[in-house]
Amino acid sequence: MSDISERFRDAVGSGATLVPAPGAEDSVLAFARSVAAGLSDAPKWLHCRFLYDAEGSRLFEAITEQPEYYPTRTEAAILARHAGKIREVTGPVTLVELGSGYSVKTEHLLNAYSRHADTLRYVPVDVSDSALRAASRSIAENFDDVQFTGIAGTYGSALPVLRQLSPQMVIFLGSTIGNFNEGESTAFWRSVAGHLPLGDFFLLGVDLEKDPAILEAAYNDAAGVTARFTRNYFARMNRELGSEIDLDEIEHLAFWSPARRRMEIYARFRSAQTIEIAPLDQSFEIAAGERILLEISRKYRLPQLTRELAKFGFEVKRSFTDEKRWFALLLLERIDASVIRSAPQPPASR
Ligand code: AVJ
Repeated sequence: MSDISERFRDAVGSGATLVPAPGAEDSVLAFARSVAAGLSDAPKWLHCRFLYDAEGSRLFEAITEQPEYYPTRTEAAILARHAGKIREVTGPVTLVELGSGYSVKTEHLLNAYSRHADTLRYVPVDVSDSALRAASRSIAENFDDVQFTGIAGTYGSALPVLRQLSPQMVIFLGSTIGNFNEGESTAFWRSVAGHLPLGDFFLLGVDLEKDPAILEAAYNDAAGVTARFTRNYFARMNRELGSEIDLDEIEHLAFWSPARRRMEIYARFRSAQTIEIAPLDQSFEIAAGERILLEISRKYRLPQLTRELAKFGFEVKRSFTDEKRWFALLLLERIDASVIRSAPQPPASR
């Protein structure tokens, strides 16, 4: 089997718009194994990547339109305001986006970057190929000079392609980095640093610490869309794994953990249930009142984050935030870690 780098080269050569990453992690079997691993653990958890099937990606898009969910519109406003400056710092580069979804916010960047170039290459990476296909249609409608080559797969499966895309800016928006716990975060930065050539850029969107009431409202929208997003995980298990979970018995629970400085999102079962995983011929018992961790969303402080990134060879070139300082966009450059200066960071510009 050819590896992702070869597949990608072939796809670009043939003008294809979508490349499946090999070992497609999101096969039913991969889902079944991941669920079994999480439900065998104590306390139980489920991997958040599987929240984003076609229905989950659609529901997440609906979350971003809820009045309480401020991150998306705050980040979009920062992007709209500063895309030109970002382009000035990086010059003409290929744009690679991790977890691109429907690529809505990215259009601000595509605007700024395509204004200066005859053709702009855009390489979005997402586990949902339905979202990638929708993004490809909408970008084809709005831009005639964007060369779109999507990678359907996990971030990890796509990173080996970066070496052939330099000079580039990798884009990771929406504070999706906040889904990673400390260990996953370290592994992620190590891996990106290992694959991203020196001098290339990384644009990172992060949600900042704020009043917990604002955070908790954002993950408990009044219209109940986030609760439906949580339930969809189990609906997906019913659809793909042959489970027969009673979705009406699942409560959505989201709260701020002051100790771990993160939002924690759980499903809580009102009554005891048995979860069958047909492909593995396994079943798991959930007790009444038991909760299962589906997602974490860490929130950040810029000085700590800047220090953390420096350890992996990323220097903050510019940082942008909104009036309320709720969200930040960091433009990082991959530099030789041995030359990291210990100069204090300039304050974020608004
Ligand atoms: C897409 C991971 C950034 O953590 O805010 C939103 C996901 N989950 N509401 C976030 C999410 C519930 C979102 N990320």
